[in-house]
Parts: sequence; structure tokens; C-alpha cells
Amino acid sequence: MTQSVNIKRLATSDDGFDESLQKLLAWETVSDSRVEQVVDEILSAIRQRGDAALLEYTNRFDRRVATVISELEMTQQDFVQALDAISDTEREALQLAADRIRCYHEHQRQDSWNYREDDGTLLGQQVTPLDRVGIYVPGGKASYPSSVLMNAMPAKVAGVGEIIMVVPAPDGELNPLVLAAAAIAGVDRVFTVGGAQAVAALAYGTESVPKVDKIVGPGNIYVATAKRAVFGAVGLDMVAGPSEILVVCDGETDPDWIAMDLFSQAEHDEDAQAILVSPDSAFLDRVKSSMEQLLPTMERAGMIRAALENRSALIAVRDMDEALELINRIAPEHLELSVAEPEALLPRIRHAGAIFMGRYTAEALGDYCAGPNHVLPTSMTARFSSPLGVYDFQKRSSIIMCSAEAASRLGKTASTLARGESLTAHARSAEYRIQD
Ligand code: HSO
Ligand code: ZN
Repeated sequence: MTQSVNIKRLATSDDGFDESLQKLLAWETVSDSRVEQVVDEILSAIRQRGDAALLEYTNRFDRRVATVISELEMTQQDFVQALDAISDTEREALQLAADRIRCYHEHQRQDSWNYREDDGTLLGQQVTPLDRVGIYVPGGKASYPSSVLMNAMPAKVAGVGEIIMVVPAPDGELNPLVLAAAAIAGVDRVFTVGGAQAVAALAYGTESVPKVDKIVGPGNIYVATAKRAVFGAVGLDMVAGPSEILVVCDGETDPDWIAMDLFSQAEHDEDAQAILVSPDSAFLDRVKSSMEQLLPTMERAGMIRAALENRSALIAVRDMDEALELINRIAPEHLELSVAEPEALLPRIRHAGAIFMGRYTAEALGDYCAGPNHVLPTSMTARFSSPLGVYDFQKRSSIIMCSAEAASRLGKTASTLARGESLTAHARSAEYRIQD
């Protein structure tokens, strides 16, 4: 049985290719004023009434029957039970993934540094972890244990003092793998609350939920809107758009492998984007027929088909130079270089969230256990941003220590500049320390 797939077929040699590409890449996050209004109400209720409001919303939206927030907090015993509830194979896989993610992220840790000038002045930068962070984990189908690891491990490696996780448990149901991943990652506290009310609780603090310094993790439109609204009171991670994959193939990889790699992103979301670029246009046909054969075997066939027909494409290029140009224009979240010598292309790639090199490196390996983070810049933001990392949970303070001699010398410069700005107190403060 095969199922035809209506994926766009483009070629860089087409008239109007640029326009077609632009249409494909266009993605706007719609801000919905009705959602904003609902979220505003929730935010101010939590701010004013704390736990009481958090309980009301959680009982209403998640059909819970809690009378105090402590009933919604997971205990040490819940952690242990979750670890027991999953299979040995699952526990070992989570543990192995966590170990590899930790090891990779340890390389990202930034250290403090300083240097001394001839007159004894010391200048430097002191790096400190954030005190407390909140991790939002969506409920339901998009509740990914792998994302718990990817958000919590870099915070842990950074040395964050306390990691608070929130995850909705509609009808009291929670995937034990999510809780097990939290236990393995070393999350300190887990509250089964979600939505805008959970974001508000983390941002403002309630009697029971401690206020955090930064909130990370994906969520639905209510969560995203709430995050945007509390920005400033707390730090935030990037706003994630739908998943994207760009595969560049020389035509020599098994077309089934490529079809499945494209499916692996398409199955996330109907707005996900899967693009295949090749100089071999007969290969594009082969991948298309692989897709048509494989699609009926997929559990999420409906989602995959929607994503493939919506914002995805098979693109023929004249040569690898053109492929490289396209990569940098598309700035994909995930880039697979399914070619014989990916190292030769690497120095020419400037914009991509994560680069998967060679025919064997399926993107799925990076999603779970290769080691690098799977929280990556989407929607062309790889032009200016980077994967979630340890550096997102560290901050820097500047250090200045002047010797008497330096204070005297720099004082003259500071005084001149201060007087130029008519800031007399600045000038005199510097001048006091000038010794002649
Ligand atoms: N590919 C997703 C992450 C993920 N995949 C989680 C499977 N589980 C991020 O783009
Ligand atoms: Zn994925």
C-alpha cells in the first residue's frame, strides 16, 4: 500500500524560486488578543492571591481536587515510585542519555578570568550560576522526558542552586518517564501545575511556589503569552517555533533513511518544516516514493502528511555551492549533511542550530542521547542565537580593582569625560583620588 504525498517540488533554476522559498520560510507567531486577556487575568490573580488562585485554576483546568498546593507537589516517594514504574531498559536509557548530556555540557562551562596591568590594577569577570530556575514541561502528548533532561542538565552543570519544575497533570495523570527524568537530572522540586498560572507562580512566587530568576521550556500559546508578559520580572529562554529539519544529500544515501529523517521532524507538529536539498533530482523522486511507501506505516501519519504538505519541500540545486547558499539563507534548526565528506562543507556553514554530519548521524540521535542540547533556535533565529546551554544559566559580573597609582592616572581621564557630560559629582569623585 502506498499513499501519495503532496510535497512541494522546487528547483533553484525555476523562475520565481526566491519567492517560493520566501513563502515557505514565512512564519509568524500570531498574538491573539483574546488569549492575552485571559492570560492577563490569570497573571494578576496569581500575583494577588498566590496559592489560592493557583489552586482554583489548577482544579478547574486540570480537573484536580486539591485543597492545598502541597498536594500538588511531588514528594521524594513519588520520585522513587516513578523510577520503579518504568522498565530497566527505559531507566538505563534515561541514565545513559543524562550522562552523555552532562558530559557534553561540562565542556560549555565558562570560568571566571582576570588579568593584572603593570600598575597593579586587576580587571576580570566573575561567573556565577543563577540562584533558582523554573522549567516548564508541557502536559499531554508533547510531554517529553528528553526535554526534561535537555532543560535541566545544563542548569545543573552550571551549578544553579535550585531547579523547580512545573508540569500539568490533567486528571492527576503524569507520565512516569517525565518524573523519572526529573529525578535523574537532579530537579529539586516538581509541582503538577501548568498553563499561564504555573508561569505566573514561578515568576512572582506564591506562598508555596518559590519565585525563580529564569523560566525555560516550551509550552502552548497560553504559556508562551504568559512568558512574554512576565519577561523583565524573570529571565526567559528563546521563544521556540515549530521544529525544522533541512537535509542536504548528495544522492548516495538510502532514500528510506532520508524519508524517515524528514518524517522525524514532521511528526512533531503540523507546522513543522522538513526540507530536502539535493543536486540529484532523480534522488528527490526516489525519496518521494520512499515517503509514499513509508507513510502508511507511521503512527502519526496524519500529522506527518500535514507537515509535509504545509511548509515542506524537495529542492533541486545545481551544485553543492548552491546548497550551501540555501543552508545559510534558511538558517535551519537542524541541518543534516548526508554526504560523503561533510567536513569539507562545515567551514562554509554559518547559520544552523545543530549540524548532523554524515549519513549515519540521524537527527533523532541528537534529540535524545548524542549529548548536545535539543533546545535549538528555530524560525531563522540561528542567525543570531545558539542552542540552550550552560551559558544560559550562568551570568557574569565585571571586576575592577584599581591600585592607588591607577586611580590617579585613570582619575584624570574619568574627570575629563565626566566634566564633558556635566556630571560634577562623577568628576570630583574621580579627582579625590588623583595624587600629584
Ligand atoms: N526535535 C525536537 C526535540 C524532541 N524530539 C523531543 C523528540 N523529543 C526539538 O526540535
Ligand atoms: Zn524531535
